[in-house]
Amino acid sequence: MLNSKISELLNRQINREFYSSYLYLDMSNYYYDNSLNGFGNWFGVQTQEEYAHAMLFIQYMQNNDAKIILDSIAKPDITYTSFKQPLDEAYKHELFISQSINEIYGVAYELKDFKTMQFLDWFVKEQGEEEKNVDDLCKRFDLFGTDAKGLYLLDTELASRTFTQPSLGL
Ligand code: OFO
Repeated sequence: MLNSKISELLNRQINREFYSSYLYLDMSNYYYDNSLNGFGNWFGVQTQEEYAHAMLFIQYMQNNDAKIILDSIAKPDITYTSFKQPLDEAYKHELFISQSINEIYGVAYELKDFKTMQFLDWFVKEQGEEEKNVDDLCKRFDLFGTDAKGLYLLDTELASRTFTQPSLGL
């Protein structure tokens, strides 16, 4: 059984992970629409990862007999005006999600809910990696993506990214 405040925050996080998946799907579609299929693929993998994260939160709640409440998922509502913009928005979004995970961690810490802290450890690490990945991509876009040949090569590289199902041994 989980503390009700923790349950509430975990439910909120489920919604945020599904929204992340939806947001990145919108970004993926934007790139496919513009024939940047490598960027489309990169965000497509991101979409799958976020969906998997939501399912991990669901599994943790199921394992701890907590009530799962699925809320509506907001519509991604950004109109992109440059190829760089989704990358900047993705970076901002990852910072927001890191803060969201840290908030749950902070409450779990106050409540001495060591089990939830241990579960969240993986996400804290994952967020660090995701922030760095998107930040690197932003920087590499600034270096190479503003010239047609560089953009083509970057797009070709991003086409090789594949999805790996995360396993936390829950
Ligand atoms: Fe769910 O991993 Fe970042 O946002």
